[in-house]
Amino acid sequence: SYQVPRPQGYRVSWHANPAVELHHFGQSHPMKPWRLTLTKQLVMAYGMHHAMDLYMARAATSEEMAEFHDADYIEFLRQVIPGDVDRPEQSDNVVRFNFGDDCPVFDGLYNYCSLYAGGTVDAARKLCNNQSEIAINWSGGLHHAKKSEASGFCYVNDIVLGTLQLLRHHPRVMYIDIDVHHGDGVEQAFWSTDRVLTVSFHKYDKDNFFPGTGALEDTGPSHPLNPGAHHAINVPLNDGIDDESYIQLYHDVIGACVDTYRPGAIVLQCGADSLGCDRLGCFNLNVRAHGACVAFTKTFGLPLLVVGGGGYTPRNVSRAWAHETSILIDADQNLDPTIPETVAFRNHFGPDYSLFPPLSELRKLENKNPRPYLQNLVEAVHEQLRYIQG
Ligand code: TV1
Ligand code: CA
Ligand code: ZN
Repeated sequence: SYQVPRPQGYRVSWHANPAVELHHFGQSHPMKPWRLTLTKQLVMAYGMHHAMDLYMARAATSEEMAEFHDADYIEFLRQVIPGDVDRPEQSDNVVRFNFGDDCPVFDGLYNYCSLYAGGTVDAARKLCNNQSEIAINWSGGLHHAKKSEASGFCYVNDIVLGTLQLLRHHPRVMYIDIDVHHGDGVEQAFWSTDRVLTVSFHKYDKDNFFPGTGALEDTGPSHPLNPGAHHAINVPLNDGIDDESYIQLYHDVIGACVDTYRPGAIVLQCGADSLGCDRLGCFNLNVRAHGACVAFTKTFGLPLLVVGGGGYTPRNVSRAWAHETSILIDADQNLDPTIPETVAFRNHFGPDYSLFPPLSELRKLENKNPRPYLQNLVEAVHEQLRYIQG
């Protein structure tokens, strides 16, 4: 039978389980796992699945999740059902583990969590076994989950679990987070080690934007005996950052971090809520600029674990992640910018049917990140890097 020729380049593996897509957080909840269906439809309509090794993600075991999380918390996650929210004997735990509006108890919650976590753990293991150079799990990237607490739509921190796998093989791992929210759960998990350098770009407004952490000065507990001191890099931004400023900033910050820290592998969280027109976000990035960050990260030629994250305007999330998949398989030059006639749910991409709609024009936000503000951020990162050894 005819074999689609594989382009030369990196071996890319895709880790997914379609069961993840079927879960619902509830009526008006902004997190829609259905965006993963839309992403997959785009990837397949463009034929990109022929250029990757496809793996059906298995569920992470409770033991695997307990490598980071408290066993008690995972056990609660395993057995809680929607009705428990109103049962007095369970309501203490519902409060203790921070379930509520952001993190509801929905049908199949444990299944959902163990599947997205399994995808990221599998992806990390493929990289460690040299069976893949770039491993993708768009259903992962749930960066707010804590050791024994759900937070911000995240229950199990798949990024921490994947990074722990990478640390078995690599002395140093760098974590990069381009979600519009601060990657607080990952930062906190590696607070006290110098073996992970975390870098998050995010909207920062202590009182008015979730989670309210990630100020420039927050670089890890600075106790002299803490090896993790200075190993959290935060890039706090204001509304409306545009393509040019963001790409420049990303190059300056990430280029300097990789040069200094010399990681053995990179974990990249590609939260698509940093795009313009996102339902929860406030940046002004277009699909190409978001993708340019992924492309730049790939140029280091290091084992790369790519995960999703936020993204609340599903048509744009799927555009970005499909485009980024094409970058990772070196096929972005070949993509027709008009979305193929054959794609399922094509109506969602109208009226333009473009992979690159002008998001920055559709909802114009003033860029409240003047050049001197950004220059100061880069300068501060350079200063912080003086404390860091590769
Ligand atoms: C149910 C129904 C929940 C409608 C939550 C927006 C909703 C939000 C909802 C929402 C919403 C947040 C807070 C307030 C904490 C709360 C995946 C007590 C229209 C990675 C998580 C954002 C982002 C949480 C996750 C945030 C990620 N914003 N409608 N909730 N305080 N929570 O502000 O980083 O993208 O908004
Ligand atoms: Ca971020
Ligand atoms: Zn987010």
